[in-house]
Amino acid sequence: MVKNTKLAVWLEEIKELCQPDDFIICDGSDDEYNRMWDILIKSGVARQLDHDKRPNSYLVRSDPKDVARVESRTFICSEDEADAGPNNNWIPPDEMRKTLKGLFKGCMHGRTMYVIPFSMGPVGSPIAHIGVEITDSPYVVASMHVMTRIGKAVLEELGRDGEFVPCVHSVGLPLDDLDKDVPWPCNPDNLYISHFPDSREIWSFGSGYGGNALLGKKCFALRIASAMAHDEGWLAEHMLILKLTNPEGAVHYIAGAFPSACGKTNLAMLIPTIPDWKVEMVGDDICWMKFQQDGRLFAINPEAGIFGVAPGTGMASNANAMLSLHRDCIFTNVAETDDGDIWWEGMTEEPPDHLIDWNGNDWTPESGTLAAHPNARFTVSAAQCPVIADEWEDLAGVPISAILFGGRRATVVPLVNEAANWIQGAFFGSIISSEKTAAASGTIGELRRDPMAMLPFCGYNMADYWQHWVDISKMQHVQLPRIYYVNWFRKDADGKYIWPGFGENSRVLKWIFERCEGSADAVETPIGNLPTMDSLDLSGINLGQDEIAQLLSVEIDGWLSEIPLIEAYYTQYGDRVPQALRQELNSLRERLENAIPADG
Ligand code: OXD
Ligand code: MN
Repeated sequence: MVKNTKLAVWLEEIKELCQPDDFIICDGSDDEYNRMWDILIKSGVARQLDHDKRPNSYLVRSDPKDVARVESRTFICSEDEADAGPNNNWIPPDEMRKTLKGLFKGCMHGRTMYVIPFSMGPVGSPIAHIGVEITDSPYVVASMHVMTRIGKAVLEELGRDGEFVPCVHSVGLPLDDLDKDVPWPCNPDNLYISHFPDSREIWSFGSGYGGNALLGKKCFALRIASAMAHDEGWLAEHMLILKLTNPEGAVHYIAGAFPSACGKTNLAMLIPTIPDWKVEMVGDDICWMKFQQDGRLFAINPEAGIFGVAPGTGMASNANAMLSLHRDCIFTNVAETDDGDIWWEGMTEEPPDHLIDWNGNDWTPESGTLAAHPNARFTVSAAQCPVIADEWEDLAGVPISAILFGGRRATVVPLVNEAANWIQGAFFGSIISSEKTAAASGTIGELRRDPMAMLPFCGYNMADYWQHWVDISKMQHVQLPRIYYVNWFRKDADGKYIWPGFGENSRVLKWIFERCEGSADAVETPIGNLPTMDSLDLSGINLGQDEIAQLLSVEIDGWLSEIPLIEAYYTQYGDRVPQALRQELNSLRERLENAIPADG
C-alpha cells in the first residue's frame, strides 16, 4: 500500500503511460534480490560465479552497444536554455516531454514495472533525500539494492506527504515488438537521459547501463541534486570522502573532486606508506554537504555501494578495492575464467591462458583484444570495503576540514597548492584540467577542463554553479573548509611520472592534515601556499632534490601561459562568470608578473 499521495497518483500515471504487464513495489529484501538474479540468469544475461570462489556473485554481459554513460544523449531541460549553459545539451522541456510521451507510451508491454523507493544517504539523515525509480530492468533493481538504500524503510520515511524525486527508466524495448526477449534489452538508437531541474524529475530511455539507468547516482545525486543544492544553500559534489587519522588518534575528514581516471577510488581507500597514519573511506564518488547549526560543513556519502571501474584495479593498485570483492558482487562486462571466476586487465600481472571475454567469446593472450571492456564495472556494497569508516552511515554526516581538487597535469601544476581562502579555492576548482596530449617539455599539452570534476554532472549553467560556490562563502556564521589543488601526475623531461602516487599520496594528505591542525609550514607564493621543503614528509622516499624541487616549483612562465587559456575558457560562459573568479584570475596574473625578476 502506498500512503504517499503524490507517489500514488504518479504511479497510476506512469502505469497508464507505460502499460506494463506486471507491477511490483520493491521491498529491498534479500528474497527480492535473489529473485532478480533468478530472472536474469533465466534470460541468459547473467551467470552465477563459482560459489566457493566468490559466493553470491554474478557476471553480467551487456549489449556491446550499451556499455557506458552517453554524454551526447544526456539532456538538461530547463525552461531557459541559458540556465542549462554551454556545459549541457539542452532541449526545451515541452519538446522533450512530447518526445518522451511518445517513447514511453506502451514501452513496458510484456514487461514488469518495478517501483524502487530509494534514499540517497542513510534513511532519516537531514542531509539525505529520497527518490523513487520506476524501471522495467531487473538488473537495475538488483544494482539499486547494492548502490542505494531501498524499500519499506524509505516508504515509511516518505510518509504521507514527503517529497521525492521521480525517476522513470525504461530499457525502451517493449516485448510485443519482438518474437522473443533478448538477454540485454536496450534501444541505443533512441537514447534519452533527460533531466528537468525546475520540476526535479529524471526520465531515462533506451539504456540499461550504469549511470544511464541507475538514476540515483549521476542523474539524481549530481545533476538534479546540484540544482537543489543551488536553490537550498548546500553542495552536491562529485567528491570522495575520506577519514584521515594521525598516529595520536586525531581525525580530519577530507573531500576530493577528481575527473574520471585520476585515481579517485584509489585515493578514497588508500593504504598510507607513512607509518601509523590511517586512511578510511566514507565515500568514493559523491558527496553531499550541508552546514550545521555550529557552522561546520557536514558531509554524507549519498550512495550505499561502489560502482567501480574494474580494469586497472589489482592488489598492487588498490588492494582494498580487491578485498571488497570477495563475495556478494555484481561484475558487468568483465572476462570469465575457466574456473567460474572473473578477470580483467590489470587484475594480475600475467593474464590467464584462456578466458571468455566480455563479448562471450574465447580469449587467449594472443587474441590481441581486451578481455574486459575498458568500462567494465564491479558493484559492491561500500560496507564490504575493509577500510570503511565506522561513521560512514552516521545520520549527521562527518565534518569536512579540507577539500581537494585534482587533475592530471604533466606540466605547470605543482604537487599540492593550498588556496589562501575559499574564493581562491573555488577559482582552483573552476580551472581543473587534464592534459589530453603528452606535452613536449616546456609546453602545455591540449587541456580538457573539468571544473570541480562536474563538467558532465552539473545540472545547470556551470558559471552559475561557480557563483553558488562564491555565494557559499558569504553565508552567515559558516566555517569553511580549506581548499587544495593537487596533482599526482607531473612528468619529467623524459615523460616519466615524477611522483610515485598511490600510497605515497598519504604524504600530501599528512601535510594537508597538519595545515588544518596549524602545525605545518607553508610558503606564500604567487600561485598559493606551497609546502616548505621541511614540512612535507618525504622520509624514506626515493626522490632526488631536483625532482622534489620540480614537484614544488612555481613556474612563473608556465602559469603566465595558462592565464589566456583560462580567460578563453571563461569566455564561453560570458557575463555569468562570477566577478570574484575574474578578480582571482586578474590578481594571479598581477602576482605572476610582479614575480618576474627585473632583468628577466
Ligand atoms: C564515474 C565517473 O563513473 O565519474 O564515477 O565517470
Ligand atoms: Mn564519478
